[in-house]
Amino acid sequence: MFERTLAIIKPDGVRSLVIGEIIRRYEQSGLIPIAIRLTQLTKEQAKAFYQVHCNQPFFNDLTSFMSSGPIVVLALEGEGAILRHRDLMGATDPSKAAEGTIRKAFGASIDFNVVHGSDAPETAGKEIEFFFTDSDLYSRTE
Ligand code: IDP
Ligand code: MG
Repeated sequence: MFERTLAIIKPDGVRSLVIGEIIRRYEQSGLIPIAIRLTQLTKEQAKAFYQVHCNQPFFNDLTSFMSSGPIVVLALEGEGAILRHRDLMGATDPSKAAEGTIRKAFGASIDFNVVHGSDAPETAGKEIEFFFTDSDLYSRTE
């Protein structure tokens, strides 16, 4: 299925200068960027974005980290984009992520795991809308 997904290069990825390397991996695996922005979330915005995790013990640390510096947000498009992007990212805990994945290559720990990716079509739609309006999205199929 042709899909869209939201990717975020988290503050640790931006700080360690691997934006280009990560976007190269997206492009080489057929996940085509249709919108890109460098931005910084406020703590309130990070809490809204990660609302689903609001009862988790890591919620405060996660939202502080996500608002601690600039991030790069991308909408990616491609065949099976949501799962393919999750495969490319690797497991949430970098120490458990497969060889060759982004989190294995650049993630320091489960708290600092470099990238975010949508996990299902409904969340992908909502997460893309969180950052982009329709006119920001430059689909190749339109
Ligand atoms: P995902 O990013 O692989 O989809 P989620 O379970 O949706 O993982 O969790 C969102 C983010 O919250 C993770 O990327 C990670 O940064 C953080 N997180 C998840 N589980 C833990 C944990 O057990 N301890 C600390 N941080 C966690
Ligand atoms: Mg998730």
